[in-house]
Amino acid sequence: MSNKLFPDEFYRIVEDIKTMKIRGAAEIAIAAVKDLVIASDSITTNDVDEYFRLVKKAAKILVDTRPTAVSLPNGLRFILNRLIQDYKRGVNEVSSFKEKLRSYANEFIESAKNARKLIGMYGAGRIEDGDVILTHCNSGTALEVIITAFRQGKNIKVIATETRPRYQGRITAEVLDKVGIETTLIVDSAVRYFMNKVDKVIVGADAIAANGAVVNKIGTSLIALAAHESSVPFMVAAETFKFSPDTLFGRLIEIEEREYTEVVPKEWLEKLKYVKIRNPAFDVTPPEYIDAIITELGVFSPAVYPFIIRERFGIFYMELEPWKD
Ligand code: RI2
Repeated sequence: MSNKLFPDEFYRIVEDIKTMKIRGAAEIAIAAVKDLVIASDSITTNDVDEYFRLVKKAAKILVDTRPTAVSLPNGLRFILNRLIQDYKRGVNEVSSFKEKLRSYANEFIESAKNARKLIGMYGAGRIEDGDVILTHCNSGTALEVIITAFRQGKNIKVIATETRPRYQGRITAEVLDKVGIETTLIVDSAVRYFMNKVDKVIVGADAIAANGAVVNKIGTSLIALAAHESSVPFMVAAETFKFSPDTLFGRLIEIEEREYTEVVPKEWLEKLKYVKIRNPAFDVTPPEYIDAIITELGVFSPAVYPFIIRERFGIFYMELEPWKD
């Protein structure tokens, strides 16, 4: 008999997040939240404590898929913290918790979709007719800004980095091509060569720290340096659920390091004796190099960003690891 606690579909989504079949910080948060619903709906016990134990277990499996994009744990926190409040208020039926979990999940997904639209609108305000915009990797949120500006009738062009080792820049180029935006795909190391042709840089984020530093796809900080050198505005488009509450308590954001086989073929490395490969998926761009963080609450400098978040969400009172027993 299988010792799996949840349906195969649950584990398939977990695997798809790990292997990056489902990727992008917002997308993995939405997928994880939907997967928590699958797990919750499959639980057959009528015992509330046992139900909570299993839901937390499912959340923990999801949290462990990818360590850096804080959107994923934040999506699960959004749901679990509300359920814990309901429990404290005296809700005591598994069926009620299942229903509530479903409705909190929908609330999170809806608010994520709305946030992206608002970011598109606010960000587009920063783009002018004739701008050449450089973007890195494939950020749905950064693309929302670019595409909204284009649909407002602004004649813009994009330079997209290919984004080694997984070439997410190609996805960006494909999306822009469909929309009809003239796009030039370049190798990552050509960024500085082209910077004098760029009016603005717009990237996404996987996590934003309490000091306003942005964690995004590896290479982002080098692009920020090159932009800074040429006085090109560097902007980050990110929903507020990419803020890392852990960083308020002194914890650092873990940088995911992925398999070396994403960089070189196994057979190539096996022939070499003294060579190793490192493959960090993200890097940290310090706040000094960031001109604006575009969120659904407005456009802020990295210096005020954490205050806005705290004022809006009262994040100090949030349980950081609600999936713990
Ligand atoms: P949206 C991606 O990470 C990229 O780093 C991208 O900039 C970021 O998530 C935000 O993406 P990965 O999943 O949420 O490719 O804006 O490692 O789509």
